[in-house]
Amino acid sequence: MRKTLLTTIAFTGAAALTLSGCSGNGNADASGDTGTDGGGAAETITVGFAQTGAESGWRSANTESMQNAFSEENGFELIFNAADNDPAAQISAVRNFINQDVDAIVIAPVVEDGWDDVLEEAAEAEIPVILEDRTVSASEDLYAAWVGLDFHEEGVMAGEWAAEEFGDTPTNMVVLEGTTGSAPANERAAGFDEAIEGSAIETIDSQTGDFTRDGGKSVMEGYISNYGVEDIDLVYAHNDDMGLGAIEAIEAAGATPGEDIKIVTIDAVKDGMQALVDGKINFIVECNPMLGELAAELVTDVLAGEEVEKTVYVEDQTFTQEQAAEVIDSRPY
Ligand code: GZL
Repeated sequence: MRKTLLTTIAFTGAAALTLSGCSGNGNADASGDTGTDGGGAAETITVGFAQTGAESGWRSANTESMQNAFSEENGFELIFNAADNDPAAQISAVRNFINQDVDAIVIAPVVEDGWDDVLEEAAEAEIPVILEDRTVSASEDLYAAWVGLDFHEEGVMAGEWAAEEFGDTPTNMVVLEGTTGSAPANERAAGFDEAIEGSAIETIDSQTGDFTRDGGKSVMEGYISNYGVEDIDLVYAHNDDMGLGAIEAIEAAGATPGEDIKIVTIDAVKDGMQALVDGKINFIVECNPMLGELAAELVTDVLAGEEVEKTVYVEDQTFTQEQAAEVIDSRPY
């Protein structure tokens, strides 16, 4: 699979996008007319965007990035649906976009599986699909492109920190998994486990907190009740929000997060970075949510009939407590 690694994406306002004229579902009609208004100005591109929901700070930043990029002034009409983390509702939203004959569909798929049928229906309707953020297990022939982050590498970077931090010291770890069946949960687990292989870190429990703060808190409360704070050395949370929930549970149990129990998370959203600066989280791997401009460029290029990379990765970075203190005031999310 061809892929492009973008090392940086500007945190500027929405880039001026060159828009192609589109009518109906974005394809030129037999006469070659692409639906411009005769004056050469491009017509609005109608995009259906199926978002996972509003489960985390990361998701809010991602939604804002997408809405800013697919704005009216950039030549788009955005039909937005948030599926409340419900895979069936999200597939139904995509079916509705097909019935509305939008020009293009963008999806941040809640889970990897179950997408083949509706993506086939979009292909039959000649409506291009762009994936942003998470991936699907369906054939890559069923979507035009995907833009997002390397979740497996994020897991590796988190695991490498843990292996370095704990060395050969016998360490009891509990894991707060992301949404069951989602690409980030699957890949971040696999990458982390690869990185800690051969270390003395033992996973004593691993359950999903569904990427939410409440979910992370309630699962961590269960771990504390089952194992006691004394027998938990490390929390690996697949995102900051679950790590922040774990902090609440650890403090309620009278222990000190970041000291009695160390915490490593992924995302680097504002609240997570603040907890890192405050010493309650020990290490964060960034997962950049600002994917809107890249997704909008992919939509316009695909509708213009241009060849696009099938896979566009945005590079991540990592933060220690000291590094977070240096950058927290200048970060856009
Ligand atoms: C990762 C994204 C995940 C974030 C969570 O790209 O899909 O979903 O890590 C979010 O915070 O809920």
